[in-house]
Amino acid sequence: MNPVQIRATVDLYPGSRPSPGGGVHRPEAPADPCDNFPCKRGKTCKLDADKKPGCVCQEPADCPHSANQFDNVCGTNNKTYDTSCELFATKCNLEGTKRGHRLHMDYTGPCKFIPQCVETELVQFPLRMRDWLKNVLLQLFEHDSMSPGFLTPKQRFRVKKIFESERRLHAGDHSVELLAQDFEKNYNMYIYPVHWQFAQLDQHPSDRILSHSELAPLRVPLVPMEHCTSRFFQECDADKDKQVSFKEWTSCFGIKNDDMDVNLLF
Ligand SMILES: [Ca+2]
Repeated sequence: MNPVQIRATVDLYPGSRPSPGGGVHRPEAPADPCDNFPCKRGKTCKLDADKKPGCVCQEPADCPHSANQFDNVCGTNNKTYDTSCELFATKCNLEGTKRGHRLHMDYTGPCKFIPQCVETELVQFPLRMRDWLKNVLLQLFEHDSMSPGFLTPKQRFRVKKIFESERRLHAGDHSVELLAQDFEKNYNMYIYPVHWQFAQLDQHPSDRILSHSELAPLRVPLVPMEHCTSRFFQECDADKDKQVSFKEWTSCFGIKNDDMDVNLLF
């Protein structure tokens, strides 16, 4: 897994409504109250009888067509949608139904065959993921050393300790045995990266609970590459409330209860 792939998925939910008039300001035309009126994905702004703007479900057929396969998304119903706009418009039109409630974006790209994740693979998943999180941070640290701005000073201080450790396992394709051994030996090095990823995701709102949509920026690009992703996050949700709490997250990644520290969520 390459951190660049993750960082390249920032704009998963581009605004569904094209800006009218291409941004050209014509003084004689009265301003459209729908201009810059924000609607959540799947909805679009429409004027009501009193000419007041409001959000209504977008018609899936009105979504702009995909430019190429990269715009396709696979829904949790294993159906390929032309664009994320089409998926969220469909979901909106199903609001209040079980089908609509269950429909989420599973991953980007057309639906493909994802092999079942077996128990032995599921155990290996957090090993690779922890190692990968640590490497993402180390890479950000190196970028930050050349042109500051990739990490905050607080983050930099934390990652510096990992970076300077001579015992650290260098990035590479390591065997599961080696990763497991390293986690045991250098456990402390993995505490911050696990906290960091949680804090990155927990922002809408920042309530120490990850909703399905908060997890999406991590899950969505990962599912097609790591076939245990969906099962891992399902099982992370130990109390099955469809959300991953801070405690569930840290224990999924093998962080001991005593090392859970809300002061590390930055
Ligand atoms: Ca949250």
